[in-house]
Amino acid sequence: MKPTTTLNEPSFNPQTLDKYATLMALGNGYLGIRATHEESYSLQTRGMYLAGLYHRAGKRDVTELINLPDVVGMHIELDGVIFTLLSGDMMTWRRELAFSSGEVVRDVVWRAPNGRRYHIESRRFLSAAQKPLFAMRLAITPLDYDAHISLSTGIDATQTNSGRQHLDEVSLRVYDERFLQGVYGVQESDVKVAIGCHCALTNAVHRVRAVNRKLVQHAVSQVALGETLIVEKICWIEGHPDETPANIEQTSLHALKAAVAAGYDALLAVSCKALAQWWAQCRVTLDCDDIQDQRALDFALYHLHAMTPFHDERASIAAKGLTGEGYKGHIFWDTEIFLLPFYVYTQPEVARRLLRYRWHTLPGALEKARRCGYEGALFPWESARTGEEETPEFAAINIRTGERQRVASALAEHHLVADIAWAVLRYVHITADDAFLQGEGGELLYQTACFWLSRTTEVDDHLDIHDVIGPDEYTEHVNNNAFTNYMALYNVAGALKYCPRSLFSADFTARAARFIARLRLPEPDPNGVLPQDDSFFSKPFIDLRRYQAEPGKQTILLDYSRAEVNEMQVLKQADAVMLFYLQPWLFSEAVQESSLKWYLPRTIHDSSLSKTVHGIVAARCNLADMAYRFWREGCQIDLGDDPHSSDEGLHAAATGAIWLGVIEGFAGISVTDELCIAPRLPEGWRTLRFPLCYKGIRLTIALTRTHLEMTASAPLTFRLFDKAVSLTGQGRFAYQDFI
Ligand code: IFM
Repeated sequence: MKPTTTLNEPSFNPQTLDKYATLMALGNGYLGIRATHEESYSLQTRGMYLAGLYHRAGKRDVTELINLPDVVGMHIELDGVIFTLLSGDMMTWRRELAFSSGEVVRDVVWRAPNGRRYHIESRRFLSAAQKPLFAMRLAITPLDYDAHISLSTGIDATQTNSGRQHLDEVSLRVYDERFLQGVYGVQESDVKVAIGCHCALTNAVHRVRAVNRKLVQHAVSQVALGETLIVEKICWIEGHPDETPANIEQTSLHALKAAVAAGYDALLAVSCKALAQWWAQCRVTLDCDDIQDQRALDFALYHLHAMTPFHDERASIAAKGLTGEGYKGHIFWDTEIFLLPFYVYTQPEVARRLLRYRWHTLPGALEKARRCGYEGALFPWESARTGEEETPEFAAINIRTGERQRVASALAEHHLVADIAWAVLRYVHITADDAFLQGEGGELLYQTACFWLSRTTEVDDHLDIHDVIGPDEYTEHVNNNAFTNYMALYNVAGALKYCPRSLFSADFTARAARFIARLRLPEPDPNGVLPQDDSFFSKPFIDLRRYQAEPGKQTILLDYSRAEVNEMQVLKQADAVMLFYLQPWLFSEAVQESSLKWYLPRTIHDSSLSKTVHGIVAARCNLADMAYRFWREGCQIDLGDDPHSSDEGLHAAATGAIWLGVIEGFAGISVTDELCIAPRLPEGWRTLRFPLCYKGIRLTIALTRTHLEMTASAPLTFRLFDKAVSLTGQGRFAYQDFI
């Protein structure tokens, strides 16, 4: 079930270099490599990241995912002319990422300014089987005359995170004249990264030198007209964020030598085989009118594989995956809410590891709560390896006044605590993994619940939650945010119901019961609209249409200060809609629909997390056109035309949301006490097929506009629309019999 779709870069465009470097980035969960070109362009940002490898460069900085020395760059001269697509003519162009193989191919015929033409094809992949392995292959064919070709490449440690250097050179070596190795130490630590590479060229003369943090191999070759120079560069990039093995230099050199002996084609075949297993476990296939829908799904799943650190449960998925420096490689609620459900339903063991990441960081969360005067666990709004708060204290600087704007999220965006608890409960409900609940899951639930018990303010016999920021970050420091309060309630009630009693402090049960009975819970108004918080309804409405025309760009902040935005009915994303998505059982469909519609003119969708969630809620309210429109717009967050949408990295959560929109929106999958299916395929979708895992049972589901076909690895009872169905093996059901 491998994908046949590809992602194509329509043309060479200096303005979209960084966008496509992100969209076509390679990744295997261990490493991520931006798809920059071999030759240099001042407008392209190179990047290679190792999951979980962070460092703080200066006292005023925060920890960031280290941008490693570059191995992609190649300086190529063809008959004395530097190869660059900014000069000469490009006579043909093709650049594509094949989702099935994870290989990026560029194929150009270039006419140099001196009129000589060359066919240059380059390929590269990061191995899905051997995680530290990266391979490149270039084929250069002179088309008019014999050619003199020179090429320089190696390991370039002048690479930084936007100017901040995190690594010291520890050793630079060349073995057997061809195997280059640079060992780099993370500053102020014993952690080392070993980067080895070998570059083979047919019939070439080589020289190697080390200068100014670059270890470079220089080769020259004479190539006859019509013959092809083949360049194979194989790299082994190895690092261990916690402890470097004593003999990493030797073991990684040995691994590099073995890879070089195997060669590009054989290494790619092994990688493809491993990647095929991924696609078999999770690919969603569509028979529909518009191939873009299938492409968006394949794109999303390709990147989910690329960004997930399957090998290391002390790392998690960063907001930009492993594709760029945006948000400094930090981990947000995005992982639990937008990415984890994909794994819960397809590869629950990976979901468990992602939750264990939070469990490993519990000491940091307990400490943050204590420091802030609370009990339990207050997880950092932005997290890295240790669980300490990593949110930068200040954001943008006002260069006229020199003043910096404080980032309030770390101080008040506390819903994250309940989001983690929600993810634990979701995992447990869908997998029935009781052992997790008895151990790490129970501990997470309990400590998060304890936080909420201490986060309340007593007002008129009620418990309020004051001074928070909900997911809608345009509204800061409000009281009784509906999203936060209902999520906190779910958290505490979940702990009371599911946690092992042995964890409870003496008074936990009584305090939790009081919290549940007294917590102030915003109620829908007479028009069925759920207030976002205590003050939202009293703020003035403004016409947002011009800002809505450019979602994601935060153009409203060009006209109003943040403080002004805070005092108006202006939403980045609607908290009520987000709440309906996560806890649809709380409110009637009528309340969800009227609230959704009421908030729409007040919502700009400046958050990449917004649209697909609106689409899912719209689908559940049977607003089919709106649902599909939102889903399509959600797919465009990275894939759309905006040339700079993804310069700093992919919107990782938006890829998870593409999958969620299909599975929870259009297929109508939900799990409360049992698995429920309520399909509502968009017009133009004839068949939707996908695998699903529910309580250890492997399902394959095929939906048409009228029927469900399902196979199950064990007997199963589920609900189709309003009625219960028992399935053993395989079955086909007409919707009309179940509505
Ligand atoms: O977690 C999100 C947040 O909700 C909105 N700003 C971007 C963050 C990272 O994606």
